[in-house]
Amino acid sequence: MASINYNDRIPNNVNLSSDRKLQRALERWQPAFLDWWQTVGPQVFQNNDIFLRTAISTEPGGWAQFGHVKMPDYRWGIFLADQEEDRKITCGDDAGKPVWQEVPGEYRNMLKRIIVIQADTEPASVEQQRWLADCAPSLMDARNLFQVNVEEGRHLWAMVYLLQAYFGRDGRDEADELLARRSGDEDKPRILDAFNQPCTDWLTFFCFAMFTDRDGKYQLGSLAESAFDPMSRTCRFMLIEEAHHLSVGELGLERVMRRACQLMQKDPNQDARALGGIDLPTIQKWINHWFGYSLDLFGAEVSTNAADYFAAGIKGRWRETKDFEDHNCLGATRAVSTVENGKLMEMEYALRNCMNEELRDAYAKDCHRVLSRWNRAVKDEGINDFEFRLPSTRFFRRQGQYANNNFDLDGNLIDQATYDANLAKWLPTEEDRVYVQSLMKPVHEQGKVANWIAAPRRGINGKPFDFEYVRT
Ligand code: BYC
Ligand code: FE
Ligand code: FE
Repeated sequence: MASINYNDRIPNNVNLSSDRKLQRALERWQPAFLDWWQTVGPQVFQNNDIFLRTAISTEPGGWAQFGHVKMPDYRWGIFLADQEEDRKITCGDDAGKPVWQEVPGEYRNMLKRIIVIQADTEPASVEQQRWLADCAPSLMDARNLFQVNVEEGRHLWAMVYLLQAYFGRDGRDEADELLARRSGDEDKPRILDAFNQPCTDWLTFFCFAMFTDRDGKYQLGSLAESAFDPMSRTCRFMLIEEAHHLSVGELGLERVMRRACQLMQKDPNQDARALGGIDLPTIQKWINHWFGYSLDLFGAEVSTNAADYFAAGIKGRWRETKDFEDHNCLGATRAVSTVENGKLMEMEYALRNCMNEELRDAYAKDCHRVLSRWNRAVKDEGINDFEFRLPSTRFFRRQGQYANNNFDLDGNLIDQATYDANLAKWLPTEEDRVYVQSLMKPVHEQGKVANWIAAPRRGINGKPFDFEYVRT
């Protein structure tokens, strides 16, 4: 079951050849996908050999194989984690009952909406990043970017499989729409905000992989708890791939930080910019921006949608099965800071309505863990008077109940004038962006790295940094 059939035109472990109608539908979608990839996928090194991993089994150990491949020849396929015997619904009104192998009529629209939103983010991110390799700080970084891109492409396949296999004609139409929307397009934008933002510099890319892909980790984790078993199995496998995306972001940012520290110590005024680096306060501003944008992706703090998903068993909390005892939550409440009559106060809400907030909390905690690692790296480089910090989850929000007010980095309610007066200190200014963009010059020579970022400490799959990750 776990091994993947690579003889089919679409590699899969779902026995696709036994369902002719589905196979034909997916084979019709495949050329459209490839056409999309060529048009708005990676535009640099498009037909070069890249050292990439490809999924060859869904076993946790040894699931991937590394080798040089041209991206358009990547074997995108449909891989679900193995079916668990007797799996039970993990949360909501029907917790403990058997999971669904088909879509129940009453939940069809809900499920379709979630799958479409999840699916939409995958191609969106590839579109956002399509020119980045043009200014890659090293060939290994370009390779990491492409690895993320091909896997986001595969995540699109994962969701399109669900749409085409379980949602009939509607599902096929949605699959076509997924290739028609475009990140940042005025008429046909991608669904969620963060996926319409430009990504033209690597500081943004690393922040995106660190913070926005991490929303992916938490959303997929909550969908892995789903009563709709095929979705749960799909998400469980996607999570294995996701770990690499997060490490690209985390380690990428750490390298920019280390380099800044090194340059500070070489400059008489401790000014990393004077020596062509990205100074620590500028990195902090990018973090503030992308943490905020990514927090928005969890939806409103108090949400009837979220309550409905949880009640239906469609979305659970992070590690719902493992970390919680009460999987029903009816009657339970939790406090959420809310602005009432111009004051910020704690208000109690039904816990089921706060499931977005529960997931956001788990996410923020994970981000804090990484922050501590970065701060250790900064100290390790000999800088003792700077610490990175994460802003309050109320800062710089454009979705949810904090979107209509202004908050400072600590989450205090402030007036517009105070906010405006501090903006340039808290978030990237036009000048910061111009500066960071000015550093984005390609380093496409094997074993070389741009001046503004430290070389990675480790290569990929045991290879050294100066390995031929991209054959130029
Ligand atoms: N931007 O009741 P609410 C990934 C809309 S990332 C724009 O709070 P709910 C990846 C919302 O749609 C993971 N609109 O909604 C990462 C709703 O609109 P309608 C992606 C937003 O449903 C990197 C209205 O506001 N997966 O995989 O409780 C690279 C009211 O909102 C936004 C998922 O998100 C926003 N940020 O929560 C590649 C999982 N936020 O319908 C890949 C599936 C909210 O009233 N999605 N709105 O017009 C969901 O579970 C939920 O739909 C959401 C929103 C968490 C997104
Ligand atoms: Fe993804
Ligand atoms: Fe990802």
